[in-house]
Amino acid sequence: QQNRSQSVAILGAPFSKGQKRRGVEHGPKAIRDAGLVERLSNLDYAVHDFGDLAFKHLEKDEHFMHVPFPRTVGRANQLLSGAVSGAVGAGHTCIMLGGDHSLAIGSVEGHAQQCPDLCLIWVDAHADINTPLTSPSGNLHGQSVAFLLKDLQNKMPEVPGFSWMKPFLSARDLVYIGLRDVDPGEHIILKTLGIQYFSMRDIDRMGIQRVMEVTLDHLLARKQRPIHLSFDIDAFDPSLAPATGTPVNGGLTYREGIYVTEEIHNTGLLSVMDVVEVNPTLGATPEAVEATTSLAVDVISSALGQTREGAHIAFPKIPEPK
Ligand code: 4U7
Ligand code: MN
Ligand code: MN
Ligand code: MN
Repeated sequence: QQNRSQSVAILGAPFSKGQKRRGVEHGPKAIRDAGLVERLSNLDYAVHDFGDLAFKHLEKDEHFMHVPFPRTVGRANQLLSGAVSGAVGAGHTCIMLGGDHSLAIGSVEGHAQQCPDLCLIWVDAHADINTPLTSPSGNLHGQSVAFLLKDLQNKMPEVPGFSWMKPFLSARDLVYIGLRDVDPGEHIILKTLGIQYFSMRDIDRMGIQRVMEVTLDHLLARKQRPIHLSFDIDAFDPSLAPATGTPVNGGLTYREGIYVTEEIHNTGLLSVMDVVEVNPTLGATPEAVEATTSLAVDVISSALGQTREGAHIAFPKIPEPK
């Protein structure tokens, strides 16, 4: 398969106000320190590291209902949206390093400005589709998808900080993989909108190979279009990705996670990937943190074409002794 683009943009988004635990803002640095740029360069990409966005802390930002930091989160996403739009517009495949998962609002929105026909694959233990009226926690990282969906427009209150955007995504352009902690309000939304999702139970039943076949068929059979992959590291089992804010037992194995990204790479349609919720302050030991960050690097590399069977980029033919 051809790469859609031979240049990769890395965008750091050190932001944590979409939830209440600090530390996830150190995700971008931790993932870079785990060797991301070198790994991507070895895959033969021109890597453009755009550095980290500078998010403003807003002094006056009262709760909206029980939702904390609405304007701060809205503003951060507006800034991120512009950056993602710019990177995609410049022809890069874009890797957005979070930060918490509320950042997907701006990332997908910015991507959609350049690619209005994009589809979204959301790999996560959680559905992140609460509205402020269903959210048990109030946290915006559990509500990102609700801001994106046209189908939920009349169920969403006007949240301060988000007047810069309108929902644009159709429920049929979204597939979830890895769900195992879905709130009651989220479940009724998934069922009512008929959203395609594969819970961990579905993966147990069908196998990851069939899950990816149905996922890609659902999104791409009618037409080929750009893929936005939003990858929450907590989709992986906590034994593999312990350094994250809301771990849930019974997650993806290493091989299942890598298979997902390999299949997405093989479409040749990956356009933007978010890697979020890596919180290097939450590992019990330095080893636990290192496991999580190097897993993040593995999953990004695999989405960009690293294969387990090897590749012969540096060897057009077997070298002979002179
Ligand atoms: B993440 C939760 F209630 N559903 O809304 C919520 F269980 O980006 C968790 O997937 C959300 O890590 C997790 O707060 C958000 C909760
Ligand atoms: Mn999650
Ligand atoms: Mn998430
Ligand atoms: Mn989480």
